[in-house]
Amino acid sequence: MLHLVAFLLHCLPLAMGHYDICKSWVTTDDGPSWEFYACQPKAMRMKDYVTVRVDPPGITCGDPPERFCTHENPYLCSDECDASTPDLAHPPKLMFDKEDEGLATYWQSVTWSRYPEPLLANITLSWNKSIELTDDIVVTFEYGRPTIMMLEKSLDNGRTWHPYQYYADDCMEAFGMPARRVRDLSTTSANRIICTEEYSRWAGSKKEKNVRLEVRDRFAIFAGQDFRNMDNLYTRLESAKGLKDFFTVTDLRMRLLRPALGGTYVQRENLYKYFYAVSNIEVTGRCKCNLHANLCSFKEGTLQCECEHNTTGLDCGKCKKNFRTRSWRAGSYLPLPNGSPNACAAAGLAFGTAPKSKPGPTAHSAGKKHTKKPAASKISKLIRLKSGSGPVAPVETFRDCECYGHSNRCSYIDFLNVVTCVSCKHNTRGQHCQHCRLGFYRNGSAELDDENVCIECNCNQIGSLHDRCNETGYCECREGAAGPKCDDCLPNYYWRQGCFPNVCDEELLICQNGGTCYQNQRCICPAGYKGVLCEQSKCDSDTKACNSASSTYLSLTTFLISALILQLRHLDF
Ligand SMILES: *[C@@H]1O[C@H](CO)[C@@H](O)[C@H](O)[C@H]1NC(C)=O
Ligand SMILES: *[C@@H]1O[C@H](CO)[C@@H](O)[C@H](O)[C@H]1NC(C)=O
Ligand SMILES: *[C@@H]1O[C@H](CO)[C@@H](O)[C@H](O)[C@H]1NC(C)=O
Ligand SMILES: *[C@@H]1O[C@H](CO)[C@@H](O)[C@H](O)[C@H]1NC(C)=O
Ligand SMILES: *[C@@H]1O[C@H](CO)[C@@H](O)[C@H](O)[C@H]1NC(C)=O
Ligand SMILES: [Ca+2]
Repeated sequence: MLHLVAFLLHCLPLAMGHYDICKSWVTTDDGPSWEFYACQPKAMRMKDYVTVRVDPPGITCGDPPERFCTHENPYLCSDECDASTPDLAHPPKLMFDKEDEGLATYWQSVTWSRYPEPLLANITLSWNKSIELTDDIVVTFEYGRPTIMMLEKSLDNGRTWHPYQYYADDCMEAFGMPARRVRDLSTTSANRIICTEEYSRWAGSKKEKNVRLEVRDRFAIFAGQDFRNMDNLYTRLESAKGLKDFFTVTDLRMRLLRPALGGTYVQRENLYKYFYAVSNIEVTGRCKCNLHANLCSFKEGTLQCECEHNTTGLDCGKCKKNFRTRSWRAGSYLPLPNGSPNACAAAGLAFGTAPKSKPGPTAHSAGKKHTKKPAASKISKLIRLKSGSGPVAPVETFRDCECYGHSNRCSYIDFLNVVTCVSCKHNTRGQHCQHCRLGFYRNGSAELDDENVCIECNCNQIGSLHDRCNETGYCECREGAAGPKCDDCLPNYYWRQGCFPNVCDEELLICQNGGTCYQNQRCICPAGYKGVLCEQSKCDSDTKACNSASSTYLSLTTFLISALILQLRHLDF
């Protein structure tokens, strides 16, 4: 087994010779100097660096001890799972251990004693690092493969999850999807999410144990079955949208949805033979270092790229301090065979000329209107011209395209003789993406090239005049509103879809004649009194009402009417 794995690792398509050095010391006619290349780490057995989590709690068998049997031997239920006895325990770590030849060690779930309630289990693998798959994911099941499961992946350390592949003995029934095979995908559908029936049908539990995510078959769509045309694969990985990301993950999750059934229906009288048992999860891949490193090391429990090309970060995803003259770019597999390093450059080195008009130190929110507007409209015209003319020409990349990493594209505006960034991301704007978009403000603790540099103002829609804010995130409030986001009221105002001046309170606007102040909105007057502060006796103005025996009825009516008027007043807003 180990030999096989070593052998596989050796002839993995993407592990071959290519892109394995980042720089070399070369001597030319002008003397010796460094030459730089796109580079990537070797493929590794990623199960050695993973952390695993099995859900729900209590799904692992053995606590309390439990008997089980197999589909082959359904009436001999003498096997036992006991978490407190090492020889009989089946903890999650046995999915990642090194096995002696012939002796499978495996994680095992509880049996399906709660049938017909589904037997569900999640196995979540996390690396805390983006990795690029270079070979099939192979999950080995002892005692039969699940009849329904799915594989999910995350690209952001488990914050969001996306389906990766669906598996069922009947895809239509389980997921409402037609069954597909990766071998039948084409160059345009190489990153399609499919449901496959190849790994879920009953074939005897000792015969077919593996469930795969077919990475090699997807590579073969471009490189050919014998992987002879690797150039084509590298070219496609660089140019086809979403293709590289398809093979990139930070986490994987197997959702086991229905166990092996032994090729028939569930037999209620013997539920001891239904469970999941996984002996191995092989994940082969390399650290994603954006083609800026050929080494990846395991430090403090986390994989980290050893970044070259003056880049830094877990994935070499940004330029080192003092090397931010140009915006960061990933290295590229192209042009073949050595690719482009796209190294970060220090100020004053390499790309001499700074743009003529330097970004001013002025506030982002004020004072720009007159000078910037004409330029901005010219820019958009230019872009429209470019994108309108036939096949969309990529906006050229200029050598002094300085966008603090918020864009990789610049445009040259002829008559202004200015190079300006195009499509600034991360809510930035400006010639160098150095300002925040309206409705955002500068994050004081983030550097200009940080993705989090602009924070949304988040002004309360009702309390504020508009959705812009000043440099410290303060919004401009309507009358009576207060607080950084204008979601509070000033003293002597009350909130009711906006701030309104108090009608009554405990200090100055006190309800008279025993009236009580209701939520600062109105006085509730005792019978016989009226007015905003119950200051008027009804007898003063309306003797009839005063003398009437049913004055309480009337005062109730007036109260309802005044409440109605109060409501109507608010509807004006
Ligand atoms: C498995 O994970 C999914 C999300 O990916 C979640 O919706 C589901 O409840 C989990 N199932 C169990 C048994 O924890
Ligand atoms: C993930 O990696 C980051 C960066 O190295 C580290 O700070 C963090 O502690 C790691 N988290 C876990 C859960 O290992
Ligand atoms: C990185 O910076 C150093 C100077 O600190 C320089 O010698 C080296 O050539 C740079 N590397 C690249 C790839 O630009
Ligand atoms: C400000 O930037 C820092 C550094 O990147 C980041 O940790 C923090 O979350 C940002 N603050 C907000 C409110 O986004
Ligand atoms: C932003 O507005 C708040 C409230 O008006 C004020 O206290 C703060 O000084 C302002 N900050 C700046 C940088 O103008
Ligand atoms: Ca094992």
